[in-house]
Amino acid sequence: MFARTDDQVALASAVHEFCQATLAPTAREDDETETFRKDLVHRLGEQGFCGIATPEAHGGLGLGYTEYAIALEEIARVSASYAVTVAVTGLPQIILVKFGNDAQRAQWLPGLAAGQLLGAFALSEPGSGSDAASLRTTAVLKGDKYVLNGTKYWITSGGYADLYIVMARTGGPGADGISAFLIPGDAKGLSAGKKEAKMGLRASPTTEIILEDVEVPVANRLGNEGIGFKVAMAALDSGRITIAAIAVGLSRAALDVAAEYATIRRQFDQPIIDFQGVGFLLADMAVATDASRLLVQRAARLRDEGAAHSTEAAMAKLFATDAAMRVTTDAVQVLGGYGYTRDYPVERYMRDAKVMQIVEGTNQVQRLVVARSLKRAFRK
Ligand code: COS
Repeated sequence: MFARTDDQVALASAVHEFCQATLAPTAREDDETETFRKDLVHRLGEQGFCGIATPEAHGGLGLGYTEYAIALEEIARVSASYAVTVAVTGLPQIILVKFGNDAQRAQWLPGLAAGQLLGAFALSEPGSGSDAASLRTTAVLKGDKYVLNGTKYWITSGGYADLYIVMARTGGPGADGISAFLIPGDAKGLSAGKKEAKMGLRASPTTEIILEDVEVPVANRLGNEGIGFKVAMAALDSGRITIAAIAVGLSRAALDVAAEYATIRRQFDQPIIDFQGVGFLLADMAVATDASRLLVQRAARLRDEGAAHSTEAAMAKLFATDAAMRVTTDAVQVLGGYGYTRDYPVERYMRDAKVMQIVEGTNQVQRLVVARSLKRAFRK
């Protein structure tokens, strides 16, 4: 479990080199100007990085979540914005593989896996975040079509996506009344609303998505009516592993910059890493980064083995993202005044890390998932 295979080492270095060449040159500028470059996603896709865990039969690389996590860590070391874009375009793929029928898979998976098409996941709403089962977007069956109305919030790649997986209410209140739909980005009545002005992940657009009498054929429903909440939760079990992997990438990037800086920077006639106050800080950052990666690997491996992994994914997401917030904040501290400027990337890592504690379920929700599993285990 601890040592990477030769293929995994090769994958990590291939992704790293590619991202250094393609994403690194504009990472700082794109953060400052809030620029998203869809062509960069196409280029990541050409390498297979947008469909790492999607079966080869559907156009992906057919590797496991272990490899997917390794790749996302490497992308996030260079640009968390593009790592999140890749992870989110992966969500519809996970859903289609598990819940789609042959026609739905054939229509969407090859393009998504190749990075030619961009996917998005639309669950949250203005009044429905952690309490996802309270969503209010409706899908009403009229003849052989569903008509969708509602507003979705915090949609990564909103306005750019070619496919949105939209959770909407087809039945009564609660989780059982929700169904999942495939909505093409060019569907009449679908529009991107306000683009959020964010603290971090500024090269990844986040918008509201407005659905006004959007009509889709019944064939665009995923599975039966009423399974939408389970579709979303199952996707999030996987998505939380990807967010955790991105957090590991941010921690590692921050640690690398801080450790190098502390080794070169001299004060009082010695490298500042030789002061215990700095050296021990860096040591704790290294431990937190490695512990995060181990939790990610465990969750990914369970998923690859087809075992239950909801709790382990929640643990990995919780620990790795809290760790990334701490590690990136401490990296700014190690660099002192320099760390607070945009001349160094650590302030960007810190801003990017913050949202990892929020997306794909806040870390309070992850604790809820873990606490519920403890309750299940010890219930008499
Ligand atoms: N996989 C499959 N099914 C799941 C599941 C999972 N991981 N988690 C729950 N379910 C099922 C339950 O088994 C239950 O089905 P049954 O009634 O048939 O048993 C149903 O879904 C409802 O589950 P539950 O009662 O646990 O739902 P809650 O309303 O209590 O919500 C939380 C549970 C809080 C965990 C959920 O709403 C959640 O994850 N919220 C955060 C949402 C989120 O991550 N948003 C981010 C969007 S992307 S940025």
